[in-house]
Amino acid sequence: MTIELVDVSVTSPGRNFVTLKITTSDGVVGWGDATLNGRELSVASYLRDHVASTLIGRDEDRIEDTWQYLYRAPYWRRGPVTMAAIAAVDMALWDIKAKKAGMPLYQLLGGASRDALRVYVHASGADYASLHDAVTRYVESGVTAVRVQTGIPGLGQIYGVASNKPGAKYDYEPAKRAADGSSATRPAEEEWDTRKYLSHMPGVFARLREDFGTDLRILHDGHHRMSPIEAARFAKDIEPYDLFWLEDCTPGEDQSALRLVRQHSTTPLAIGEVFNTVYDYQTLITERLIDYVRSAVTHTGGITSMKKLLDFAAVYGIKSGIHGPTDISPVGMAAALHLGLAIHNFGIQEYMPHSETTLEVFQTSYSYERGYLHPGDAPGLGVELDESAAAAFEYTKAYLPVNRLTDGSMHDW
Ligand code: CS2
Ligand code: MG
Repeated sequence: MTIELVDVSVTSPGRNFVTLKITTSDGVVGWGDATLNGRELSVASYLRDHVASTLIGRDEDRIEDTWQYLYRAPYWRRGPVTMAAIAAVDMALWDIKAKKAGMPLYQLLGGASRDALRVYVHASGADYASLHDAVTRYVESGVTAVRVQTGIPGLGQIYGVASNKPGAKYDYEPAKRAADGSSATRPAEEEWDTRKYLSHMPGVFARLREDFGTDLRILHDGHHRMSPIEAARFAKDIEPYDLFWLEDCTPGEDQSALRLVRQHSTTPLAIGEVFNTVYDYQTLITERLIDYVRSAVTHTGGITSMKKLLDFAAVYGIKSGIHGPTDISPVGMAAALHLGLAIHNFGIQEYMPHSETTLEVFQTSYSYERGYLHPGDAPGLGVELDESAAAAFEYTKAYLPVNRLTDGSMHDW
């Protein structure tokens, strides 16, 4: 049997998603997530204009060879667009292989190493009172780990703080369309002041520990904004509050910067959602500068390369913390769950529930119950795209915000 059809769906049920569909000569369909938030059309074009024709006629079972072919064929290496495109092909081929075998994908990856995947959810609030309410709601629902993000006095809308508008039912969605819901033409601009942040946040964690005790696992996302020495100071200041992890404490391109943070603190560190190959982690892993690998399967070349990355991390005692916001589609989430169920060095799984609108288009088999997810036992990834439903949601361009410091200079968002 061979690959016969390769189609790319760009749809916007609540937010934008890019999904690859591969159909074999005997009609088996595999799905892959190719969503790159804010640059969706670049990946859709990479797949449609440069990859699709090269797949036709290939043996769909030769997953490793296809991965190596797609990684080497363009000559130009790595990058978020290339690796998201390769990821989508890889996920679809694993979906097909598991469907043909009549088993859920995790069985092909070595079977279950645990009963289910512990998740962390996003609790946020513009002020402490609303953050406290959000954490209380989650704790009462059985959640054991929460990521906390909160407003900073003196600053406006900042990363990670969900709208407090009445009826705002879902977590924070950073990519913004135009105010009238049409395609945006440029990013929104947010304001940032690291000193205000460094002064405010330790007190928030202190209050959370007073209010919720020591058992609750607390995570926090620094979202790339601190300099290495600021990150070192912050990680040291929050050490008494025993975070599960401090994420993206400083921009990760300079992997050696984490040495400075490690010298000053034992606060566990997570990094990598903007990384796309194992080479982005090589120093971080071999020098044990991080404790959790944050990449999404969708952004790191797929299941084939993500499994290799996590096996490499396991040698150094580093665990998974796979990226799972709503801008990873249900197909990409399912890939994370199958992988997370099978590997030994699973850490925790990020979980932002997709909206009902999104789930009208993606039929999922994974399930959530009181702080844990399971991929389900449907053959393959267990997610199918309803193409007619998807066609009703036209792509609408949305940009992630940019950040400026109070003096107007550009900063990391
Ligand atoms: C965040 C993401 O989930 C996280 O840890 O960093 O929500 C990130 O801001 C978005 O994925 C960007 O599209
Ligand atoms: Mg993050």
